Amino acid sequence: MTAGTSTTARTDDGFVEALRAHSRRYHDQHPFHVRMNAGRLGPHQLRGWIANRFYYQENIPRKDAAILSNCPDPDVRRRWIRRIVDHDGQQPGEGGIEAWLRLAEAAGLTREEVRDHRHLVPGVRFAVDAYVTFTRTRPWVEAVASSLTELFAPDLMAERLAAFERWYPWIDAGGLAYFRARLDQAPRDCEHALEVVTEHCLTAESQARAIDALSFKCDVLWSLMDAIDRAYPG
Ligand code: AHQ
Repeated sequence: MTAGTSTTARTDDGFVEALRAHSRRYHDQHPFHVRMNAGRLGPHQLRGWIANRFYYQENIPRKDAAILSNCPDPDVRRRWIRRIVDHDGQQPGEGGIEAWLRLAEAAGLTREEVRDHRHLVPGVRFAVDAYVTFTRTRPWVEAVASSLTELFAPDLMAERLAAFERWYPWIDAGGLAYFRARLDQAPRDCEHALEVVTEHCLTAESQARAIDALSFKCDVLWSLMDAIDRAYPG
């Protein structure tokens, strides 16, 4: 139970407000991302972030497939499956994972050195694996709730795009396609995840567990950034 929760369910607005309150712990405020958006990262640090974040990106479809496998509702599955196609594409050479590899190439990394995880630091691996395990083992609505960090992401993507264009012109603009795609995909995904969570979390207990799931995910993203920050110090 989240400390201090009442024994009666919140109204929808109160519940969503409690979810949104976690934006204070969202990784857009992590010092590494703050330095990134201020143009204070060098090529080595940016490449380290890109190579390590690839492990997060390539695991997103696997965590979404875990949610699909635990979800009994075909209406939810029909919409949730779009996330997998967004990342895997409909055929080789398409999708978000491919776009991230193009970001890597634009930053001077090879596809091979990103895909073989030679730059992957332990803390990133453990944070991502904890997220995938969470979505495989927790009730599917809690796993859906953990994706709601993207409630806070639209501004993050727009800010990041502007920062890369302004401060890192040595990264070809074509490499930023992934971030552009998220500008539309993230709000669409969030809207659906919020619908699912508000429709299913009708008791104080289920709402507290959804809020805890979002809190856990904030910790996943924050500790992932701590590991990158430590491996690629300013
Ligand atoms: O590129 C990101 C993405 O596809 C997703 C899916 C979603 C989820 O289901 O957990 N979260 C997420 C995120 C992506 N990018 C992160 C970033 O900072 O680039 C933000 C991250 C998130 O907010 O969880």
